[in-house]
Amino acid sequence: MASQAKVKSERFDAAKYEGLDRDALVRIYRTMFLSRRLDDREIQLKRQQKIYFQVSAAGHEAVQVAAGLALKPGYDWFFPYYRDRALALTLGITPGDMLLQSVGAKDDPSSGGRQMPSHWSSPRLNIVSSSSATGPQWLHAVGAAEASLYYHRDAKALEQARKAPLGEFAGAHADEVVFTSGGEGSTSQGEFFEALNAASLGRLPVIFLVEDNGYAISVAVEEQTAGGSISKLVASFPNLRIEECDGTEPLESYAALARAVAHCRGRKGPALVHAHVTRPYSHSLSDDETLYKTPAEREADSRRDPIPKFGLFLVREGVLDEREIEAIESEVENEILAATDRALAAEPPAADSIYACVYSPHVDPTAKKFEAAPHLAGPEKTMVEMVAATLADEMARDSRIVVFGEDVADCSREESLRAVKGKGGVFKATLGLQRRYGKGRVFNTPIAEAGIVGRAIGMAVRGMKPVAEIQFFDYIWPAMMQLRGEMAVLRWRSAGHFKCPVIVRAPIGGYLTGGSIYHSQSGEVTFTHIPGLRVVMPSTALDLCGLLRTAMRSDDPVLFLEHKHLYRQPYNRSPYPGADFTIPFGKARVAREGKDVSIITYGAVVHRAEIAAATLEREGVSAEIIDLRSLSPYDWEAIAASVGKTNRAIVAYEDTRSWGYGAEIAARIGEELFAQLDAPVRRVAATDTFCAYHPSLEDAILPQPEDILRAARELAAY
Ligand SMILES: Cc1ncc(C[n+]2csc(CCOP(=O)(O)OP(=O)(O)O)c2C)c(N)n1
Ligand SMILES: [Mg+2]
Repeated sequence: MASQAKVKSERFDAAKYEGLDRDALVRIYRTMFLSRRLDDREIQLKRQQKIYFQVSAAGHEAVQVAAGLALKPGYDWFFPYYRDRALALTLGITPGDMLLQSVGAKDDPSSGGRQMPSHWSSPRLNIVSSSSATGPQWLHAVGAAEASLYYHRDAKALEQARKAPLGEFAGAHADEVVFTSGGEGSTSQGEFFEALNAASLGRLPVIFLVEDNGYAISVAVEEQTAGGSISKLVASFPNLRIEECDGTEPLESYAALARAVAHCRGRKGPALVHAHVTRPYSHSLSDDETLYKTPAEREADSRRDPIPKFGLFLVREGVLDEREIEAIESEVENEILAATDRALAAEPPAADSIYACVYSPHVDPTAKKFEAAPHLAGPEKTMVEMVAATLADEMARDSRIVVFGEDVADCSREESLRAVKGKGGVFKATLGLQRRYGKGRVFNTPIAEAGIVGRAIGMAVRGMKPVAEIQFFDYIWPAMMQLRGEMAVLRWRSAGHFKCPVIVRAPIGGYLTGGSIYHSQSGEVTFTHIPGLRVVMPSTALDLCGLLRTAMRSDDPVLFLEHKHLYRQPYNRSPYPGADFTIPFGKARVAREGKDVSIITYGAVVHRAEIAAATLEREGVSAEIIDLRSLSPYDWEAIAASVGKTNRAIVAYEDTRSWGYGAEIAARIGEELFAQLDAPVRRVAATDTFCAYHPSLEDAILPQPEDILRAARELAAY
C-alpha cells in the first residue's frame, strides 16, 4: 500500500469527498487520532492517579469532527456535552487546555480546576460551559437561538449587551446557528422534548446532534427510546429537518451536518442529526461494559472504529500513504507528550480561589449606589400593579429585557389585541406589556417550567436580560435542575467566563382561603440554600418596585418572590416612586421600631407581626419588626443591631417550621449574639405539614398573629 501513488493536489477532486479538500481530509484523520490518543493518555494518567476522572469520546470522533468542520467557532454557538472531545479539538480547544482541566490546574481555562475533564468552555470560541447533567443543554441552545433572532431584530439590544459586563463576547451574525449535542439516553429527558417543541414552534436555528452509541451507561437504546430510534420518534415535529447518518463515517456525517446547517442558516427551522456511533471504552473509567455487552457485540463495534476505518480509506484513495499516516501519528504523540508535561507541572488552584465568581465581580447589588430616594407620584398602586409599572419602565430603558412565561402576554393572537382587554398573567402582573412592547418582547411559552428557565439561561448567556415568570411557585419544581444545576452555577463553574443574570419571578405563598396544597406553597429556603442565586421577597409595593429594578440592573440570577396574598392588599400600596428607584439587596426595612423584642420576618408574615405588635403595645411590650425583604443576601447587621437592642428574638416565617429559613437565622443569633440574649430564640412558622384547602385548616397550619403574640409574651416574661 505504501507504494500506492498519492493523489497530487492538482488532481484532487473535492466533489468526491463532500466538497472537502485534501487538507480537510487530513485534518479529520489527525483530529480523530489526536482525540483518541488524548483519551488514552488521560486513562493512563487516571490509572497513575495523576488525574481524578476520565470520560472518553472514543467511537464518536468522526461525527464530532464533521460537526466542527460544518460549523464556525466564534461565530456559531455551541452547547456540547461531556463526550465531545473531538468536536472541541476541531473548534480550537487545544490538547494543552484539555489536560490542564484534567489535572485541575489553576490555569485550566475552562473552569480553574472546578469542573471535571471534558467540560470545556471558551467565550472566544462561543463554546458555553456545560454541566454534567444529561439534558439541560438542549434548552440553553434554544434560548441562545432566540437571542440570535432577537439581536437580528433589535440592534440596540445588542449594543447594550456589548456594553454590559462580559459584553466583549456578545455578538450576533445574520446567519449564525446554535449547535447542541447529547447522547441518545439524554433525549429521554423532558427537557429534550421541551426544547424540540420550542425550537419547532419558533423555527429556531438549532442543530440538535444526537450521538447514539446505543447505550446510556448500561441501558440499551431499545429500553430507552420507544421504538428504538429517536429520529423516528420525533419525525413529525414541524419545521424540523431530520438527518440520520453513520456517525463513524466522517464524510457521510459531514454531508448530513452540512445539510442540517444549511437548513438552519436559511432560517427554515431546527434540525436534528441522528448519528450512530460506538462506545468502545465503556461509559467512563468507572464502568466496565463487558458486564452487559457480549463479546460479539463488542467485536462488531470494533469493526466500526472510525479511526482505522478512515485511515485505510485515505490510503486507498491515495490521499495519504502509510508513511504520512505514521508521520501524523508521531507528531500527535509528541504534541500530547509536551502537553502532558506542561499539565503535570502546572500549579494547582489556591484554596482561597473557591469564593471567586460565585456572584458577579462587576455589579454589587448590595452597593450604596442602589440606594435611591423615591419620587412618589400618581395614585397609589397595589403590589401587583407595581410589577407591570416597574417592568414597563425598565423595558424602555433596557432593550435586552424580554418577559415570558405562561399566560404573561396580553393575547396570543396579536391581531385580536384591538378587540380584547388582554390577559397579562393570571394575576395581571404583566398586563399591557405586550400591547406596549409587542410580542417579540413579551410572549407566552408552552407549559414547561424547565423550558422557561432553560431558555432564559440560553438568552442570558448571550447577554440578554430575560425576566421569566413561573406562574405559581408551587410549579417551579420542574425547573429545579435548570435553577440549581445551571443558572446558579454557570459563573462559578466557568471561572467567571460566562454569566447568567436571569430574573425568575414567582408568585408565592398562602393565606389565600382555598389555595390548598398546590397554590399556597412557600419554599424559599430551598433556594436561599443555593450559592450564586439571589433571593428577594418584598412585602410592600414600594419595596417591590425598588427591588425588582435592582434585580434587572444587577448581574446575577435572581429569584424574585412575589407574595400572592400581598398583591392587592390596601395596607402595602404606594404611589410609583419613579423610573430610577432602586433598593439594594441585603438591606432590611425596619417596619416598626421597638425595644423589647425583635421580630425578624418577611413576606406576608410582616403584616401579621404588625397586628401582633399592636396588641403587644397595649400590653406594654414594645416589638421591633425587621422586614428582611432580601433573603439571600440578608441583612445581618440589621438583625444584630435589633437583637443587640431588644435582647430577645423571634424569627417568624410562613414556610414549614423545621429546616426552615428561621433555622439559619436562629442558629446565627445563637452563635454570634449569645451573650446579648436574655431569652431563647423562638421560631414561629407553619406546621410541618402541607397547606390545606379548608380555611380552618389553613388557619391552623400557617402562622397567625396570635402565634407571634404568644411567642412574644413568653419571651417578654422570660
Ligand atoms: C440528569 C442526569 N441524570 C443522570 C445522570 C447520570 N448519567 C451520566 S451519563 C448517563 C448516561 C447518558 O447516556 P447518553 O445520553 O446515551 O450519553 P452517552 O454517555 O452514552 O454518550 C447517566 C445516566 C446525569 N449525568 N444527569
Ligand atoms: Mg449513549
